[in-house]
Amino acid sequence: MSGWQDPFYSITSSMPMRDDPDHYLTRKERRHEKKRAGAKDRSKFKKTDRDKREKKTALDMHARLKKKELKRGRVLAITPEGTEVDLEGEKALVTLRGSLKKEQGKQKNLLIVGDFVWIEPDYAIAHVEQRRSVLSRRGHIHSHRQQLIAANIDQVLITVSVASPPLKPSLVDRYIIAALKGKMDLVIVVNKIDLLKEKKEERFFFDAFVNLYSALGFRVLGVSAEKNQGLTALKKEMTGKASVFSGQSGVGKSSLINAITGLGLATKEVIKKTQKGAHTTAQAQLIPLTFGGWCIDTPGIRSFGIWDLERRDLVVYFPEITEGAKECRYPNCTHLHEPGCHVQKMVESGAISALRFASYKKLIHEL
Ligand SMILES: Nc1nc2c(ncn2[C@@H]2O[C@H](COP(=O)(O)OP(=O)(O)OP(=O)(O)O)[C@@H](O)[C@H]2O)c(=O)[nH]1
Ligand SMILES: [Mg+2]
Ligand SMILES: [Zn+2]
Repeated sequence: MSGWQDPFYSITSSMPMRDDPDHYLTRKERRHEKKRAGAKDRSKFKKTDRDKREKKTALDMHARLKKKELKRGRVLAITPEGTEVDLEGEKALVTLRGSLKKEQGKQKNLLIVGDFVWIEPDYAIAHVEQRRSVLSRRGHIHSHRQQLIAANIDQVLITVSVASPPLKPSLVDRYIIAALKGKMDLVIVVNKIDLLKEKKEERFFFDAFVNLYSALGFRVLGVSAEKNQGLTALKKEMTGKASVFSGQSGVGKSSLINAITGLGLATKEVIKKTQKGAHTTAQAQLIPLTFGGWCIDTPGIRSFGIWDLERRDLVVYFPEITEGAKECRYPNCTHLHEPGCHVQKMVESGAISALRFASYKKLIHEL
């Protein structure tokens, strides 16, 4: 034997597997990765202890919930006055107390819209249920922080408009990645189709957009909150589910919710000069739907950074690029400048959409 060799190393080095993300690391990077993985393992032990403790409290709480000492509610909004909760169809203002309050000081995202909470008879929150999905983004001011938008959501209604503000596929791609990363389904809702009548160029772009994203396997709905178009289909998608309307300011998220529910949420015209929204909705809020389900209105945000996305994972969210990359000359091709890049050829021939490729490039430069 020629000295000791890490068996895993020899396996991976003799079997080039493109799916193994570590395969293309240098020796030094590999060592670094190992160290990092080790550190992760140790923190896992501590985490197990904590999990055990949390499990016990959860079991105690569960007994109290069963005996109806506690009531189960859902966070509608977080306001300066307190947390608004839906309690068996009634709106209630609840508070945080004791250990949970201390926790909140440390942990900014202890409670978010959509959380399921268990409430004491005196309207204090006793327990926050574990989330089954979260929509989050990278913090705008503190980019190293994860900012949570909503919890326990089934689907993201990625809302855009055909014009004012103009349709931006690269933003749609960001929301798609955020939805998939957060374990949520998604529907792309293109609002303001009533404006297409007078706008030839936008009409052409809208058709191309619908064809492209439908071909990629996404559900795309053209709607108009103003002219009541396509709303039956949208309502059908929303029925019985918890959906969050996400998208730029001014695309008409609140207008769509108003048109569907008959509510009177505040809406405001887009700024003429910039074609941007006026940032009308200030806070996320959960709305119970009379036809079954929930929806969340969110404030439009200026930029949407994706939380915890690594450069080498990006391509996973672009299946057409992953597929094309199989024919690239270099297995670790980034498709930006390498010779013999098959993906670039496919973009040139139109087999991969130039729009999607542009947002891939934009994201890779950001990461
Ligand atoms: N032409 C047209 N205008 C619409 C439509 N839907 C909404 N608008 C207008 O677009 C503007 C912005 O609508 P909002 O509902 O406030 O947009 P929002 O997405 O909630 O914006 P933020 O709360 O700032 O994130 C309003 O002036 C609406 O009247 C539509 O289907 N067609
Ligand atoms: Mg709004
Ligand atoms: Zn390539």
